[in-house]
Amino acid sequence: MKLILAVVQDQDSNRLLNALMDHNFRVTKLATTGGFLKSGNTTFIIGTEDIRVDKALQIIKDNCRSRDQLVAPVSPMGGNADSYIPYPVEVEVGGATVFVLPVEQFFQY
Ligand code: 2BA
Ligand code: 2BA
Repeated sequence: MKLILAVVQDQDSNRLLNALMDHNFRVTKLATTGGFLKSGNTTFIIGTEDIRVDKALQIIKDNCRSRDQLVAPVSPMGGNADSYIPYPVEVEVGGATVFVLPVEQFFQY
């Protein structure tokens, strides 16, 4: 068994959830916050058999897309001078950041 952790953009999360459910994956969806942009994203926890991992990854790829997002200028008031960004910067936020972990034990009580 593997545990898939997938951080995706909020805009893609409902479509991805529906697609995973359509394929009978068991899923838990968490509202999360990206450390860099400090804005909301969504993390999916998917526990599945090894042979279904590739299918889950394909569904994630098919339903998530990358987008450019502007990072607002950061005021020097709020932090130290190192984190000061005087102008908006565009970053490309990926469609999905995915970790696949081995599951040592799985219980349902
Ligand atoms: P839910 O996905 O909302 O599922 C609630 C209950 O509905 C499940 O209870 C199960 O009895 C049933 N169920 C879910 N998916 C089903 C399906 N495809 N076909 C038939 N019945 C289904 P639990 O199995 O005790 O799970 C409780 C919650 O634990 C789940 O809420 C989900 O958030 C999480 N979960 C369970 N297994 C998971 C897994 N393999 N990966 C990630 N999250 C899991
Ligand atoms: P955020 O941390 O809000 O990052 C959003 C985007 O900002 C990133 O997109 C990346 O393009 C850029 N970025 C992040 N940190 C940066 C830095 N130190 N310098 C310059 N640019 C930076 P993605 O890489 O596609 O990541 C999207 C979200 O996935 C992240 O949101 C974070 O929540 C999660 N993530 C990405 N890599 C991760 C990791 N190794 N561990 C845990 N979460 C991760």
